[in-house]
Amino acid sequence: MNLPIVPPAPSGFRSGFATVLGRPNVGKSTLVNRLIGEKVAITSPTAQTTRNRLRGILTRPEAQLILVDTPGIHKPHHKLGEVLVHNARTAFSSADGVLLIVDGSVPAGTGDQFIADSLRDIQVPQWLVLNKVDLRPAKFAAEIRASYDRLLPRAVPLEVSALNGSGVEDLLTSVMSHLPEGPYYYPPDLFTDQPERFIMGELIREQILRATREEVPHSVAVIIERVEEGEHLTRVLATILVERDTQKAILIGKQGQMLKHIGTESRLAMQKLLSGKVYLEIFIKVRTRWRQSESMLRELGYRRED
Ligand SMILES: Nc1nc2c(ncn2[C@@H]2O[C@H](COP(=O)(O)OP(=O)(O)OP(=O)(O)O)[C@@H](O)[C@H]2O)c(=O)[nH]1
Ligand SMILES: [Mg+2]
Repeated sequence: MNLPIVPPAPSGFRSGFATVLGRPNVGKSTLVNRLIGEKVAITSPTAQTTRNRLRGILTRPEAQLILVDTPGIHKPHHKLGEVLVHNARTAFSSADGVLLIVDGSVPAGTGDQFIADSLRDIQVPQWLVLNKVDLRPAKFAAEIRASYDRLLPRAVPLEVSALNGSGVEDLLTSVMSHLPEGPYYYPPDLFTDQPERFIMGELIREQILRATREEVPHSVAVIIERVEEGEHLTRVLATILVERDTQKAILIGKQGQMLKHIGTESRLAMQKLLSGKVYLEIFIKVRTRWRQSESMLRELGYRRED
């Protein structure tokens, strides 16, 4: 007999989807990881780290919350950016709640206002999350807080630090208590909907984002070409795409040092993911202007979603 993967929900069980929105780099993915308690999304100091809608799933005895992390909303400069922003801006249409994340260490900006305006007419519960308050100078706290006062009038305002965890449990309790009654959408032990292959590619991209500067992080895509699972070892073959020869040279580094570093760190992260040994081989290819090519974007999984 096959046991059901998704158990029937007990009476009074709450469940639903909450979309996490905001400008690039405000800490959306760090917050999602903190709320879920697992690494759902890669994070980095470079803006536009997240390129896909990613679901993080948290199941407690009384509720199941699915947080939808999204790419940061910005003024796009190429087709990739257009797809990312489209996918973020349409991610809340069927959500049960919306969390607008802002950088609470600095006053509100026009980018925050632009996103808030698009949320004004939606009817689901909203939270205005002032993140990074650990970085906020105490003497400007009142002034910074006041700058967000009128941003999203119907939202519950909360202050958190996704980095050190302060305020995060209060936010979670508040969001969970607003969920409607509903079923388990996912098995209770699952924390993400992403396939392992996708996560492997993201782990490599994360190391590139952390090790490189300026245009390199934005010009990179990672393809996992092959995964061969052996008894004692998983072999992974990956390709890194860049747009220019100069970027390829940076990624290889002096005497291959950069590629070696990226390879080692990515392999260690993959071993943690798979709880086993990994042999990782990485190639770098130049594909001029891939971020402007509809067909390349589709191939890489950066498609418009509704
Ligand atoms: N000091 C501090 N840093 C934070 C906090 N939350 C996130 N960060 C840092 O801010 C940077 C951006 O974090 P991400 O979580 O990648 O930001 P994001 O909003 O998901 O960015 P995109 O995916 O590019 O839109 C990283 O360097 C994080 O470590 C916080 O509460 N305090
Ligand atoms: Mg992110």
